[in-house]
Amino acid sequence: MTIHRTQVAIVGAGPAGLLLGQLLHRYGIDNLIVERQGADYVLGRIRAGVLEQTTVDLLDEAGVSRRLHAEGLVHDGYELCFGGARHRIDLAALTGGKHVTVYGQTEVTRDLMEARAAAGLPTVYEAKNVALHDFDGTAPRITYERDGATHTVEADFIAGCDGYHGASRASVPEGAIRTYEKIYPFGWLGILADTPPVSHELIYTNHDRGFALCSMRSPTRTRYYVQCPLDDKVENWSDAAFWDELRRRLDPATAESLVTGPSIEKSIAPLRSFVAEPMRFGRLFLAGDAAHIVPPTGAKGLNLAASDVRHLAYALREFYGERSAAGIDRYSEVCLRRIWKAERFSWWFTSLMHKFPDDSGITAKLQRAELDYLVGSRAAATTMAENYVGLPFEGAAAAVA
Ligand code: FAS
Ligand code: PHB
Repeated sequence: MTIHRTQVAIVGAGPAGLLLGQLLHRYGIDNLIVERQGADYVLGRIRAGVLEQTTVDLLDEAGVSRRLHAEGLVHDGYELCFGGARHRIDLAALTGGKHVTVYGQTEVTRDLMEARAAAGLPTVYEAKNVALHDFDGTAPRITYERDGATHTVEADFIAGCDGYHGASRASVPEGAIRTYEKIYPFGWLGILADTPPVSHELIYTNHDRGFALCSMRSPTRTRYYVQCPLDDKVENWSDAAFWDELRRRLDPATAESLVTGPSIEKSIAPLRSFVAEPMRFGRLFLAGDAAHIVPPTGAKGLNLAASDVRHLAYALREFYGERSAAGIDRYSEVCLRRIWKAERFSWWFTSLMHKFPDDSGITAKLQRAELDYLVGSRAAATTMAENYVGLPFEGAAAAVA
């Protein structure tokens, strides 16, 4: 049995936990991360690909953005493909010059892991049976098992950054938390391949066979998705079957120019909207997917995790630096206002672009009317663009920044 003592114990070494740990370290606040999986497993998960500017700014502040600026792809727009034609949404023109950066979550995680190792910060990987204790008091603890022994982490605060299936939210007494959830009747089948992108920008497709997305990780590595049934299995999809289905959902010229190749990774992700309220329970703070999930259509998941972390890191810096609890007392309220706006945008974009089952056909007609309106109205396109690039921060975090 070993006992570690730290100021902030972080559960989960995904992007939220690692980014929080890096920011706290830069603020001189001790922290320790406990992660259920091994580092290679965490790096092996292929997930998000688009970073909002506020996320890039935070990675700059964390001192981990050198490779991001060297290898990330700045995108000033994307295209909507429907009715056999592509229509560009000019993000920069519609938002006064804002853009997004395409840089895989895997690379963000790798950059954060390397920075943490270089700083010699403690991360316990392959920690089993992680449990949270006494976070309703002033001496919260985490216990975990490793190497045949039970270990304890004593801290002032616990940050629950352990994702949707983690132990942190599950540790909150049922009566103290309320959850909201919407499960979509389809999933995303994603493929990663070392092929050149079919276009230099992302293409979101609404097609009567279902949604498709043409994304990328670099000029030589692509990420594509097609909507698939909720009960579909990745074993049902050969690479050839995936490429054929993707071609069917693209306009003819784009389908013709698609370069295919063997998959490096292929997986199916379910889509859900989920929010847990509140996000603070005494000395326990939930951040990232531990508190909320968005359907990936709007590319908000990773970016919301970063904005939670920003609020929490600034609040803890204020607590330790100025002995003020103002930031931590407002954490949940400030985060949730931004989270619900991102939930709405992600739900709206998902509802607009996907094929919904059991329908008289009216949904497709309403979707087409909205798409025609979107590409024909600067006001409508502006609304879409300002949500896609990321809404501005509010409150203490913005005031401090
Ligand atoms: P994460 O889930 O990334 O990290 C949580 C960490 O906690 C994991 O390493 C996990 O192993 C660990 N953990 C879990 N339980 C634990 C326990 N009991 N004890 C200790 N550690 C524990 N977002 C996009 O923007 N675009 C996308 O295309 C996209 N695709 C996605 C596909 C999938 C399959 C999933 C699940 C999510 C996807 N997301 C996407 C959202 C994703 O990027 C998340 O928003 C992002 O990973 C959030 O980061 P974290 O909050 O750190 O949670
Ligand atoms: C991705 O590249 O994984 C990606 C990009 C944009 C999205 C969702 C996923 O909206």
